[in-house]
Amino acid sequence: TNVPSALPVAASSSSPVRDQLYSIAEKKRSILCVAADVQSTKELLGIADAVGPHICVLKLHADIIQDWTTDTSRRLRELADKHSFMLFEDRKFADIGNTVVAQFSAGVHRISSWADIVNAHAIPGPGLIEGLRHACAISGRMIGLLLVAQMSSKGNLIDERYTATCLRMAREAFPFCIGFIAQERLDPTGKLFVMAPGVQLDSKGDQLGQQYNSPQYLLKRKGVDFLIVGRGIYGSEEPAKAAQMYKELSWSVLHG
Ligand code: UP6
Repeated sequence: TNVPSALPVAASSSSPVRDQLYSIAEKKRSILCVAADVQSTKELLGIADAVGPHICVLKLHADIIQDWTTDTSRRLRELADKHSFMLFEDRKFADIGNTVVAQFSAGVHRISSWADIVNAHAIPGPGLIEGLRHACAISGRMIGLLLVAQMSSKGNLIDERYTATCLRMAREAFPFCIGFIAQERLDPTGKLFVMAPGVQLDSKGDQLGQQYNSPQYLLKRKGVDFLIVGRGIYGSEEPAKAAQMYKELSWSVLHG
């Protein structure tokens, strides 16, 4: 199938977060997001600095960092500015609006004070999105939301109807909501983009249900816009080299 890239429609977007992402992607020739799922500040900052030149987004799970402090987020932001990439907290919010407001802005992690992109499950309904949007406005920062519309894990409970509802909810929430975590293109116009996890060249999956596809399959056959690679990069001998390889391969699949 011939699925067009979302890059050409970047100019027609009216979301500053989306615009910034596409401008970084084009400048660095990278549609790569690295998932830095390590457990200490030192490792997290080390990975961020090493892969920084090759990525448009660094995705993290702040709640798996054992020694997280405000200094961790401050230094992460410095690296994001140094290398020009965006910070994506993969929190997958999934509660009522009132609770997600607190989870987003308070606690140890104070996500709304440093993240550029966050994500959420759609299952609680539009109140969750309203809550996040509200907390975002209070923070005074520009943050983009991705809805988890599909998952990469085996046996997940998401069906086509749920995914279609996510698409409707995301359209209504644009420009705060700028896209999806999913496994295929959902918005034919590409305005709402897709970041796809479950990407690795040397593995088909893990022991706990993760399923991997190749960059070629996801970009060419499924029409996704950005790739998320975790263990395939931070788990390799030389993360910087692996990131460069995934960056160049995925860019050439789209533009070569
Ligand atoms: N992730 C998935 N699948 C989803 C949604 N999110 O794997 O459907 C996240 C995981 C992890 C990363 O939480 O941070 O993407 C994938 O990492 P991996 O490449 O090491 O498997």
